[in-house]
Amino acid sequence: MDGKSYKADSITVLKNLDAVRKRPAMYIGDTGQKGLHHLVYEAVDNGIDECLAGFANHIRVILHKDGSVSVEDNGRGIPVDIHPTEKKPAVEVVMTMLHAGGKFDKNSYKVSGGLHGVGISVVNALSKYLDVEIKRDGKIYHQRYERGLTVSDLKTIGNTNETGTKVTFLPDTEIFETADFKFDIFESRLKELAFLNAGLKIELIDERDDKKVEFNFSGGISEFVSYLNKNKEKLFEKPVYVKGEKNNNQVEVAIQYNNSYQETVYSYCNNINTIEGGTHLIGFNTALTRVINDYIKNNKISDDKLEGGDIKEGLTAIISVKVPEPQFEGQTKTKLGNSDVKGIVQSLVFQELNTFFEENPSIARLITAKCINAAKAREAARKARDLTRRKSVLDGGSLPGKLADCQEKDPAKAEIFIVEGDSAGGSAKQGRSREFQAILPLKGKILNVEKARIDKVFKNEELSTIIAALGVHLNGEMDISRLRYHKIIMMTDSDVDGSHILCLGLTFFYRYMRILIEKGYVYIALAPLYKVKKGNHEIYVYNDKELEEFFNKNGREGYSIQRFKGLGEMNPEQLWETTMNPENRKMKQVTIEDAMMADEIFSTLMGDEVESRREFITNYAKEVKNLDI
Ligand code: 0RA
Repeated sequence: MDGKSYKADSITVLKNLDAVRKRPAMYIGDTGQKGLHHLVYEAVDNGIDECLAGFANHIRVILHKDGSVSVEDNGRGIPVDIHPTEKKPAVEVVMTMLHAGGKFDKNSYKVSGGLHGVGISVVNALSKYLDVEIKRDGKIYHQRYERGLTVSDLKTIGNTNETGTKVTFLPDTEIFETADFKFDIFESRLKELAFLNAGLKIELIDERDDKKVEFNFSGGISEFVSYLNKNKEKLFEKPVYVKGEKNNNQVEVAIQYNNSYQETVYSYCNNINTIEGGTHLIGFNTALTRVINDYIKNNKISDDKLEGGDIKEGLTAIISVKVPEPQFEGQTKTKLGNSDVKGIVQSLVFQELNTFFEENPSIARLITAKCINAAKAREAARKARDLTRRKSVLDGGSLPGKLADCQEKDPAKAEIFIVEGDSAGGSAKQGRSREFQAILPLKGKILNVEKARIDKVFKNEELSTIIAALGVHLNGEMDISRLRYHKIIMMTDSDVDGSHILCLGLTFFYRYMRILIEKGYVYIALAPLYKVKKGNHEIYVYNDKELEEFFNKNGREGYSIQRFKGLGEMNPEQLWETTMNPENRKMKQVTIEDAMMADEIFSTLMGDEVESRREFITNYAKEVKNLDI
């Protein structure tokens, strides 16, 4: 090697790594928690590529006590021979030169675009140190780098009859805002990867607190669908699985219906969740709609023509494609753009599903019946919506009779309390400040919107009363310009029943009026649990912790305790003083996370899982009670 070209070489490396270290976000998205975890995914992706090429079936991720992480695979091992033009071991070229990985790449499903696939050299550049250990040709090789620069020659450090690659690196705290790897974040992504790559064994070991999980799903995406449907009542037992390949594009689809009304469809390209969908998803939707419409027509089941929405009720599906040159588009680069993929997915799914329907007529009947039902409900919902709209106040209808409205007409200053039960409703009406506080007592239980379709929502008295009182319309994008109150306060007993009603209410807002939560308009009233009294001195206590603290401070001597079992046990003045008066009250503003949690009770824990639902609600009630606001 002549001196000149060697020098030029080093300068390129420095320039490259400098670019990565100067603008890390350009390569890994950000330098926060997400970017930090992305480093590991980048290394894992390399191992997965080796698996997809058929040379590895095992990946191990180890989180070490010192903050470093190892990613290990049992593939062929990164080549170590001297690179013909760079005159360095191939592994050193891969590790120190941007985008050098592709040159060696024999496997065609590399991920490009998006955030993945930037290459292991980026991980190296952003690590305080990186050790690579390669088992290959009977030997164990090792090389070390610091902040991307080579600090030791590639050396043989032992013999072995195994093959594989192990990289161990410590993310550079000069670059990253956080260095704390989260086990849970890795767990869910690695589990997803194991589902998406049938037969691949992935281990996650956390040496920091002796945790270990292992994923290996021989059933691949079929098992993924079964997992998503595990707490649901299935229309048929085994997911339908379709697999095919055309022009080097691999397609896999797994489908199962459950008896809910929700759609759970995830699409992937090259193991990346295409959140914004794309051509593979369009191909799938078109094929499924066509198969079902054809079946209905050919078997004279109905004259209805079903739409996309009708065939998706209760559908759980995974669509996974592996594409040689993926084009990722959209705002977050998670929309697949390759136009040929649409036709490939569509014709494969159409063909295979048609065959499945012909060979399994009883299942085909169940699916089509459910879809026809959905279409009828869609029509009923349209009619019910029109009716609610006509009844609603701004279209000349009247406010619900049960509503005790306030005088204030400016929504920004007006509040509505949605109160459980007539007796508490009565106290609230007497105790309120009628100037700006409206009361809407609910008699019955709120409908569980998970178990009901939108037409039932409009027919449900409690829910349609809420909709009418708020003055909003429920169709598609909600128009909140006519919303009558900017504080919507749920006031329920803090027992299991009350929490149940609260959860149902939040679920309803989350599903149908999410914007109200996003705007911060929804609140939970917190009523006191105890009144503690000594002579003329009395105070209200909102939770057990507070009570404990009070007694620790003041002693118990001479105090009497009254426990409020429900809102109804308080007289109007007490209710005003403790729970409604803006000066003293404690309210919890509902966040999207709260609502999601409530929603989850009724989606994932629905139906048969009564026990876990009960447990969740009791815990939730506890949590709300213990909030220190
Ligand atoms: C290119 C060629 C060969 C292996 C690899 C890349 C490889 C890269 C990584 C990164 C992490 N684990 C890996 N395992 C393998 C093999 C060339 C040959 O053996 O002929």
